Amino acid sequence: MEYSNCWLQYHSLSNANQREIVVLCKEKSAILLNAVNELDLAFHSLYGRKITVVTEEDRYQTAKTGIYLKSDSSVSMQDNSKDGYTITCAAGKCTITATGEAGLLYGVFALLRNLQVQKVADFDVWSFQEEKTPSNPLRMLNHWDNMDGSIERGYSGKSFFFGKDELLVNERTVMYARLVASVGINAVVINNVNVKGAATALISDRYYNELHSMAEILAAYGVQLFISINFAAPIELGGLATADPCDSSVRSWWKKRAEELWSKVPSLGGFLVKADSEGRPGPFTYGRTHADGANMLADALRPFAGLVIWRCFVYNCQQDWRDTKTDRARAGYDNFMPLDGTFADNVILQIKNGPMDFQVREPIAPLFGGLKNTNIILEVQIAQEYTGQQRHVCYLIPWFKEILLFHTCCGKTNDQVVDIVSGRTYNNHNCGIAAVSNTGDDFNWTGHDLAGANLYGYGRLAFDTELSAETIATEWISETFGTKEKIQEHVLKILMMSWRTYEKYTSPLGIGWMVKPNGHYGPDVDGYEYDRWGTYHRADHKGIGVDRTGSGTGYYDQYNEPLASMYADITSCPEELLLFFHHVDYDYILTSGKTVLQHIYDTHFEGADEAEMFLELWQQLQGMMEEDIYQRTLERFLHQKDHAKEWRDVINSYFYRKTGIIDQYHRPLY
Ligand code: GCW
Repeated sequence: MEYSNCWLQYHSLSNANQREIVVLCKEKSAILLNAVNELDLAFHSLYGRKITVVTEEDRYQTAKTGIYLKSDSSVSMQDNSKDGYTITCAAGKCTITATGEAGLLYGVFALLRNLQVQKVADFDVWSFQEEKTPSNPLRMLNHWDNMDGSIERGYSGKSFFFGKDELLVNERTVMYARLVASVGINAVVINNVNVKGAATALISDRYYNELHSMAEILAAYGVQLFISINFAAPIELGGLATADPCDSSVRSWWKKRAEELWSKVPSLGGFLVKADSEGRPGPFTYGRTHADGANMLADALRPFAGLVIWRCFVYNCQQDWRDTKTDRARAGYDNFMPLDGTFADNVILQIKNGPMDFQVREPIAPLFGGLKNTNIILEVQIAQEYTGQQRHVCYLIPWFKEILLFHTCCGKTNDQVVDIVSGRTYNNHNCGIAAVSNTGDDFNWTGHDLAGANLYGYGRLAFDTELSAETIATEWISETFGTKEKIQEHVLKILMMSWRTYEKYTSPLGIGWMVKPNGHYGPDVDGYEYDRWGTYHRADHKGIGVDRTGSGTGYYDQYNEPLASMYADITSCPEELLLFFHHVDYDYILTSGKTVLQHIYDTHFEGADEAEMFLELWQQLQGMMEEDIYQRTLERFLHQKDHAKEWRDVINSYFYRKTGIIDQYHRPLY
C-alpha cells in the first residue's frame, strides 16, 4: 500500500461477538453503496464482524443486530439539512436517518467515529443518540496542485491529482474521497488558483473524460468538484483578442465553454478565481471592476447552478518599502467594500481570515462584518506555509476557533464570523469555509503525521463549528493511534500547545513576516523589510511595529465600532496584536510588567524550550505505535527542536544588536 488510511484505520476494539450485522438499505445509489462499504470495512476491522446487506424490512426486523440506513425526505430541517442526520442506537439496533444520501453517509461516519471515541467493545448493547446538521453549507478544500505534479506551498510530496499534465484518477482518489467525506467536506478545488499552462486547458475537451471520472468518484462520496480558472482563458485558450468581461465575444465564449463543460461533467460545482492578484490576469486590465468579472462568469454558470468563487486576495505587490502610507492590510477592504451588493447571487467572495496572508496571528479581515449584501466564504490555510510547513507541529484548530468566534460588531445579533459564513447573519446559503489543503502523495498524506490533525480537524470544524479544538484532537488521536492512554495524553498536550509555541519562537505580538523570502521557511528578520511585497515590521534601534492608527495607515478604521477605537487605542488594543497596529518603543511596558523587548526575549526562549519538550514527550511513546510512524515523526521533532533554537537565536540576536539592551536573565544572545 502506498498510502496510509490516516484516521480511517479502524483499530480493533474487540472480537468477542461474531454475530452478523444486518444492514437495511433500500436504495442502491453510488453514495449509499459507499456508505455500506464503509460499514463493511469498519465492522470487520473494529470487531471482526460481517455485515449482510438487505433491502426488505422483515429481514432487518427479525435480525438481532442491525443498522438501518433510512432516507426520510419528510424530515424538514433548515437549509443545510440535506447533509444532516440522526442516529439512534439501542439494544443492537441502530437507525441512521437523513433526508439526503450524503447525510446518510455522514451518519455512517459519525457512527463509526463514536464507536471508536467511546471505545465501544460490544456494539449490541450500546445506546447512543446524535443529531447533527452541518454548520456550513460549503465545506471546501482548495488544493494548490499544478498539472506538472508540483504543489504550490505543498510540503507533503507531489500531487496525487496531477502529473505530467494529466489527471491521475486511481485508488488514491477513492481513498482521498473517503478521507474528506468522513469529516464532512463537500467540495474540492483540485488545481492551483495560479492557473497557467496546461491548467488553463482543464476546461477544454483535452480533459473532459478524466475530469468526468474524477468528478464521479468524488460525487459518490458527496463531494463536488470545482476548478480554478484562468481569467485570460478566452485569449489563451479561445484565441480571442481580449478577456474583457464586458465584451460580447468574451461573454459568449464563457457561455459556450460552460455549456460544453457541464454537458460532459454535469456534477461540476463551479469555478474558483484568483484575478488581478500577484501577476494573474483580471478585469482591472480592461478598466472593469471585480463585480464585472465575477458576474460575467456567474451568468455563464447560472444555467447549471454553478458557483463562482472569487478571491479577495487582491493587493499591490509592487509597493515601495519607503512608502509608509500604502498598507497591504487595507487592500482587500478598499478593493471590495465599494462593490458590496453588486455581485450576482451565484457569486461568493472568498476572504482570507486575516488582511495579510496566513501569518501565525493576524487580526480578522475587516471584510467580515463589512460586507452586508454579498455572499462570502472564509479562507483559512492548513498547508502551514507560515506556520512550520509540516516540519514543525502546529495544530491550527485553536486558531480557527478564535477566528470563527470573533465578533465583527456588524450590528446584527449574530455577528460572529461563524454566523456570517454559516449564513445565519444574513440568511443566505451560498457561503461556508474553505481551507488551502495540506495534502500530497507522501505515504502519510501530510508530511508530518501530526499534521493529519489539521486536515481532519478542519473538516470536522467546518461541519460542526460548535466542537472544541480539544474534542476534535481527541477524536483524531483515538481514530489514528487507537486508544492507548499515554499516546492520548502526550499527543493531545503537544497538539494543544503547538500553535502558541510556534507563535512564541517566531512572531512576537502580531508582527509576522520575519521569514526567509520566497520559501517562507526559517527566520530572516529583514527578509521582507526592504522588498516590494508590503510586509514590513519597521524595526529600528528605538522601536518596532506598524502604525495602523490614524497617525499611520488608517487601517484600523475599516473595522466597525467599537472595534476601530479598541485597536486604535494602544491601551485597549489586544496585546497579541500590539505590533500589528502600533509602532512602540522597545521599553514600552506590557500588562505583564515586561518591556516589549524583554517579552520578545522571554517568549523566544520559552518557545524553543517547549519545542524541546515536544520531542521528549514524543520519545516517551516509543514502542507504543507502529515504529515507522514513530520514527518519521521523531525526525520532525528533532528538526523542530533545532530549528526553534535557530529562530530564537536569530530573532533575539537581531534585537539585541539593534538595541544593545541585554536580557534581564543573562541568557546567551549573540
Ligand atoms: O501567500 C501567498 C502564497 C502564494 C499563493 C498566494 C495566494 C497561490 O505565498 O503561493 O498563491 O498566497 O493565496 O494566492
